[in-house]
Amino acid sequence: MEYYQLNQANLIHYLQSLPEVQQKFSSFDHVEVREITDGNMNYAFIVTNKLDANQSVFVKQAPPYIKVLGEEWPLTRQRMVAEMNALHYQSSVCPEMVPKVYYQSEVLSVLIMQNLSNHAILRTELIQERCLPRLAEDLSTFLAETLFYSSDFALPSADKKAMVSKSSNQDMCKITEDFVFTYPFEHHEMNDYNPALSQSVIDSIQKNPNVRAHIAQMKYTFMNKPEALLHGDLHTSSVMVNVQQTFVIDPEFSFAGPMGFDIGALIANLYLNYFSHAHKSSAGSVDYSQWLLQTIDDLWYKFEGKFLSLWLEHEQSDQSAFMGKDLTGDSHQAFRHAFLKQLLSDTLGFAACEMIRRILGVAKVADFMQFEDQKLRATLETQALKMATTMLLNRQSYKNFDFISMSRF
Ligand code: SR1
Ligand code: MG
Repeated sequence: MEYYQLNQANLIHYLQSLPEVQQKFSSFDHVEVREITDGNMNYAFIVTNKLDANQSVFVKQAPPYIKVLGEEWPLTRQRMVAEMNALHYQSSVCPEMVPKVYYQSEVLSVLIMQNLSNHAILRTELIQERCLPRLAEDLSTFLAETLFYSSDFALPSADKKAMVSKSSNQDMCKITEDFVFTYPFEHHEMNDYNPALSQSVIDSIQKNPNVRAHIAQMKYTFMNKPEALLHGDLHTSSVMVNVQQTFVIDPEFSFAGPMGFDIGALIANLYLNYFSHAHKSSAGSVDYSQWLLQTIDDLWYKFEGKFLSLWLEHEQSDQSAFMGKDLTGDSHQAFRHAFLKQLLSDTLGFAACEMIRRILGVAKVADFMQFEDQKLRATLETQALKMATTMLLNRQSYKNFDFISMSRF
């Protein structure tokens, strides 16, 4: 079979031919297809039996090009293989937070999955100021478990190296290298600036050798630190939520990279959302902004605690794990402390890159784009850019996320 594009007209016929999908539907006579394509990369559909809403699947197809940029930006099918590999791994360590896969096809670059019909995209919920009491708890669990269990602290050396080679995802890594770490910082034709954003603010990043050097350090770290199997694009539209449950979706950028890249992406998008509320004066928005800051704080704090517990448990079960025997009793602790300090620094550096690229680069976020008033948007963008730059330049000196609550940007 050759690749062809699925659409409203041919999708039901395709699904009917798959035994794994036939099992999900008592009949296809009243099946409805809804295209929900959004985002930059893929086509997406929800298929539901109108007579029984529980009979429903989510279908995702990755075209052989970057959907948002068009066919002149070709991509191989490797990204769907990377996504399948990542979903398989993530559901092995954190099954309650990863949607179930019913069927996959490499030829058509298709995944047919659990339809999370009772969940909404996290970014949309945050824009609507919905409080999500489980968010920090669940996302810190996902990060700690997926990052720890694919690291050298959990895997035998040969297995870790096999994981790194198996998870190569070079097309998608190149997109990140270009669209996250390069174009937004060099006044590239792909960039998309708010016309109301002052040139001096843009220049304070693009024409600042110190900032450029720090961004280049983060890009180098991204390309040369295969610490764990990452989600690879963990922004707030890659998370689906309701008040009881959190799911992480869409790991098509997955590869073996620096742990701080996943944590930083999430935190950056929470901060961007924070700036979209913090200027409002209503009591509800003030409370919501505070909740967001507290959530970011909790996310790091809980992640650190859970990652350390997994590490300690592992060391107790295997006294010579990673470092070898601890002859003084303090060496493991000294290394754990140094490792987490560096991880916080990487997290802050990557969060800064993500915040800046969402403002100067082509891939925008609805948190800011919802504002039709370009001047207001520019004010918020300027605040976020200042905070990101401060965070980037001082990332080695922070011990936690308190600095943002203390500062005014
Ligand atoms: C050209 S668009 C690129 C971005 O879209 C994806 O969602 C990733 O975030 C990527 O950086
Ligand atoms: Mg995506």
